[in-house]
Amino acid sequence: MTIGIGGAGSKIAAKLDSNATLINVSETELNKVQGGSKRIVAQVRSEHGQFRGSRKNREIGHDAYLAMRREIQEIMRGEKIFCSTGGGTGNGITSGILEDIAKMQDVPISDKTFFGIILPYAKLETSEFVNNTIEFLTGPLNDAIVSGNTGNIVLFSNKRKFEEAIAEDAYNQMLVDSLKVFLSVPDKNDRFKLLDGHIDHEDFALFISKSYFNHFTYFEYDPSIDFGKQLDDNLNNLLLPPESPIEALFLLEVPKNGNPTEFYEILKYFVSLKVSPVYSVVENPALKKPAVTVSLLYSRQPAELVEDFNRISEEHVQAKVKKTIEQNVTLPKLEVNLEAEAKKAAKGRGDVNDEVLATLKRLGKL
Ligand SMILES: Nc1nc2c(ncn2[C@@H]2O[C@H](COP(=O)(O)OP(=O)(O)OP(=O)(O)O)[C@@H](O)[C@H]2O)c(=O)[nH]1
Ligand SMILES: [Mg+2]
Repeated sequence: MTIGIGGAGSKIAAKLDSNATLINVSETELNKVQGGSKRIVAQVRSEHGQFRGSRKNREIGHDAYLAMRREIQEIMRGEKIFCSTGGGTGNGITSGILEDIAKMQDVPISDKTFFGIILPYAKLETSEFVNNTIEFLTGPLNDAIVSGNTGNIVLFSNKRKFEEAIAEDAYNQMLVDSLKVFLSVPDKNDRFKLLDGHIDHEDFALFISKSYFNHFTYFEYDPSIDFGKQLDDNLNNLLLPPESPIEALFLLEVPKNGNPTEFYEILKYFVSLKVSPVYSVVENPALKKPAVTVSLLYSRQPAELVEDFNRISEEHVQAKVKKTIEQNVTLPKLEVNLEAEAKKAAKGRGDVNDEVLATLKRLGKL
């Protein structure tokens, strides 16, 4: 089962899983989401919360979590939780969940929770979204990862959505489709003829139960080109870029009668990084060229994570500086216009000796 928390989390979870449980403090927002099967309205003390959500206040989301803590803890074991970090509801409720996860002891593999987190695009979104995100990344998310009690964490970014002006629903579909490619790895092992290696459901469950960030991607594989280069060129731009991997997984799909030994090059690449990946090679008759699904598990210190996130914020500052420069550059033009306008006005009044111009000059305007 999938759990979606807050606006973005609910919309994405409902698209991924028609049985998703959707949680929001705003009943109005909850009712607008298409799909999903169960809806939980989280109770908040503030009288307007039920209609207006947490209004970017993560404390309100956090309070709501405390009131429904037991219910959430029961449903989240071994599941996937989706939320954004910008608003108050998804961020606040998920912060509460992560704080409790950090305090747990010996969480079994099958109980680990996978988190899909949607980060704002700092360049075009409000500073409240950015500040909430930094609090979330450096606080509850970091503590939960350090405890080793979470499953994989996928950091989705809204960068492309804003840069390419993609409609929200279409972008959510892109995020879900991309995640589905990764999640289909064990099913493809079941469905297609196996040529080498093996990733069964248990192997996959173990992989996604690890407390690391997961960057997954999918691309056509050309065995004549260095794998590392192809990977760099085909990173998933719906996610934050990865760091050097600690662990990895790949599935190579080759066309019918394709070469089943091409995967050795991919293995060699990972061995050069001192990573021994979980892998498998299958025959997919629908393909014309080989294709590879890769997942990299990496770790980040909270400061580095915020730095990654701030790289986008820096562009924000640069954009602001550029705007200021542009405004300054237009100033001399404004002065010229002002003189021309003043002359025109004076002429229009038949005032050739022009008191208006003299006054403006005295005031230093011309
Ligand atoms: N990709 C994507 N991002 C979204 C969507 N809806 C909101 N966001 C982003 O999520 C952040 C805002 O969080 P929401 O999920 O709307 O907020 P919330 O958790 O409901 O919290 P409040 O509304 O403040 O109570 C911003 O960065 C938005 O750009 C969506 O459907 N898809
Ligand atoms: Mg909301």
